[in-house]
Amino acid sequence: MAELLKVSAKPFPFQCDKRTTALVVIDMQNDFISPGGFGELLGNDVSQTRAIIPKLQQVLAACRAHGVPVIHTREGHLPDLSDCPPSKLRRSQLQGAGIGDAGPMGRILVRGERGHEIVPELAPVEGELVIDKSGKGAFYRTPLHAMLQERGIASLVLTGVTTHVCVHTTLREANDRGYECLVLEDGTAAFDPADQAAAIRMVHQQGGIFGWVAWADDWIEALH
Ligand code: TIU
Repeated sequence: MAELLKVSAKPFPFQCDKRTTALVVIDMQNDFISPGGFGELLGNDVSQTRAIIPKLQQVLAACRAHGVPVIHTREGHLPDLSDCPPSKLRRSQLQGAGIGDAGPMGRILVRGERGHEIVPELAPVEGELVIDKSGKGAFYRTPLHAMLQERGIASLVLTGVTTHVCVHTTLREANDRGYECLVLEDGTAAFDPADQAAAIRMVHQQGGIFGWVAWADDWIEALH
């Protein structure tokens, strides 16, 4: 029996079956959230990305309480950087935040380092999937699609950072693979509010070209 949820959203209410919906929490790791991480070394202010932690704690608690599967992602590279495209490496070096270089949080954007860890407030609990990705999208060179298919997941609630970079890339990858996507406006953040506003608008314009946008509280309310 389907358990239909209806969420107040833009451009019109989002509907999904609770049993075939998963929450995706994208890259809430020190590298994008904490001072001394990759994001700050690139010249960004991390106060905007940090600010969504409390709302995401509420979203996580609600999803866990209502049996909605949670998937966390992290962006980072193998210690030998063999999965880092030379173009990405070069650009990071030009910005003075070379991937693999020593930084305040360990080697920049490398798996196993402090910068790569999910912030403790949003740490995964037992049974939750953690997808390590080398790209911006969570589907590129990861088992995510196969894992979702195996579990019969058809709809994704997308949260995390940054909205215009890794959330959007994942959203677009998910669209092309046939998933219905809901982006939580206050469950996502960019370093610059102008990028946040543009990225959110791009989701729901043209009648929901990539999907829907809702406030976290409206998603939580629909779960109850
Ligand atoms: N720089 C930036 O805005 N984001 C990234 O590099 N990765 C993610 O968005 N996770």
